[in-house]
Amino acid sequence: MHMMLRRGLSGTAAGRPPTALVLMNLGGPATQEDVHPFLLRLFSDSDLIQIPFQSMSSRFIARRRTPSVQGHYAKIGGGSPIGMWTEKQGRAAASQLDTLCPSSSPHKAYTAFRYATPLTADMIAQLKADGVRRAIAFTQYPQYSCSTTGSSLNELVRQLRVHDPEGSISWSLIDRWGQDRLLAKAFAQLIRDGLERFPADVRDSVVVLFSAHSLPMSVVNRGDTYPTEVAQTAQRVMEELGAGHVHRVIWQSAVGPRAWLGPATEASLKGLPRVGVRNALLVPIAFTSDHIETLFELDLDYIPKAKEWGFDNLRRTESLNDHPAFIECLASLAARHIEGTHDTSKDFAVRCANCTNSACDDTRHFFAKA
Ligand code: GF9
Ligand code: FES
Repeated sequence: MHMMLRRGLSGTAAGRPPTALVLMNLGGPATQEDVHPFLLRLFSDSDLIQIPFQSMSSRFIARRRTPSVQGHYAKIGGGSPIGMWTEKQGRAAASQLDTLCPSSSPHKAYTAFRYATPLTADMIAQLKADGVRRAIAFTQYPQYSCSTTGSSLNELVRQLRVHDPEGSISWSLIDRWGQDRLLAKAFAQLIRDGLERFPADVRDSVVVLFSAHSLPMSVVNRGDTYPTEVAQTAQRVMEELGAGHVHRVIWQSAVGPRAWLGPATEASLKGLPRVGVRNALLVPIAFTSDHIETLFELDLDYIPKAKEWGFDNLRRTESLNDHPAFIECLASLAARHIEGTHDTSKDFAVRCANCTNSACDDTRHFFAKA
């Protein structure tokens, strides 16, 4: 990748194709009509879920779940804001990157969602239309999981085989950044702002509750690093905060009858007041933007029940969204990646000990020779 970059220097800034910063995420339905196709893609994702007769079962499950999911989105303003936030974050980060890394400028941000538009294939079409030769796949999940970033990357490699078979674009990868210092600083700022909104006399006793999306235990037991990585982010943030609050990591949004990683956020919120915790601040630690799991589950389902569960004060921090400290984090991560010597993290090369998915192997090979 670095050879490619240096060669790029020969072009003039004006005529040179952009270096692509491809922000990858799960995505969300922007409108009510987008809910069904979104769910259908989710349940059809065999890197995420393996169900018998998947193409038929996924249709059945998606259709069955659409009305209730549409209802949830109706309550948060009709659709997911993730497309809007991703575009804002990308534009702002790319513009800072032009200053940080003039040799690879101009930088242009693109969005690739796993289950919503713009899909991976849409993104590749845009890259080709812009004549992009060098692209950075930048996962927007700070902590790596094979069910999130892994699925997005497997899809990227599959789609590139179809839509860029000649390999005209040189790819490198930012696959995890949960231990980044600027990320911890950005979260610490949100937490300080959140703590300000508690009565001064209880502020020091506020317990910081890092709430992350849960994982099926089958994924945890396969060897997924996400639970550890989430705990590491929480640790970094607490060090950055340096104020001596108690913290816990809790797991939200489990669905269905199978076993999921706990303790669950809801069970924790019901239980903590009974062991004397009266003031707590929820921090969504695994998503960088507002999304259904914070806006609906935390804000509209759990927080309104706080008094009934025994809290004096239960609040949540803002999401990172377009916070200047977060934009600085994104731009700095991309700049260090461009100036560095690694095409992926070292961790990326080591698959889950119990992985049986050949797509995961294909994806590692793709990035190893990029
Ligand atoms: C996840 C973040 C972290 C059943 C279909 C609903 C399965 C799943 C996840 C993990 C999302 C965001 C993790 C399944 C099967 N998973 N969700 N894994 N999701 N739902 O394997 Cl930041
Ligand atoms: Fe983790 Fe394949 S499931 S590497």
